[in-house]
Amino acid sequence: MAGSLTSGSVESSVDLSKKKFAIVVAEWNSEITEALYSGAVESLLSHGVKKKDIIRKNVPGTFELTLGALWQAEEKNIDAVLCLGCVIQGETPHFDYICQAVAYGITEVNIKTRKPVIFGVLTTLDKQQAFDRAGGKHGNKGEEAALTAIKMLNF
Ligand code: DLZ
Repeated sequence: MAGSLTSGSVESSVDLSKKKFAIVVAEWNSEITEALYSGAVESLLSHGVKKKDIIRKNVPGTFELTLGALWQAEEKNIDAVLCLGCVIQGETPHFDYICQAVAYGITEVNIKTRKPVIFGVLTTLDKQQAFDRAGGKHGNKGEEAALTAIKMLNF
């Protein structure tokens, strides 16, 4: 069952108007990842983050999120990084390799940079499942990523 972080707003004792976020967006399945991006930005803005403090970077596919996230997290003025991607299962094992690599990669970036680097990656069996989680009946994983980052900044 979904937890309390999936939508809405969270309390922040940290002044979010002073925090800077990078959002790294995979271009594969862009109709999905753009919806994730919109959800993330709307959520950050509604929590008091300034528009100028949301930096967007694109990468070709979900596999490249790891390096994109590392480059952003290494920037001194970035407080948290959101990684947004969508991997849809195909007929080859590609899906498993990409999902495993990015999950491991993003974990490594968290540990290496000691900053919140959020896994906002949809891993679905088909496109409908992805749409359902990108502003559809199961919410928006981009918004969830934003809320997760805010929670971590309040750790
Ligand atoms: C190659 C590939 C495939 C088959 N599927 C997806 C996908 O569903 N979602 C996604 O974000 N990227 C996919 N890619 C591209 C890889 O992430 C990566 O960009 C390439 O393998 C080049 O490193």
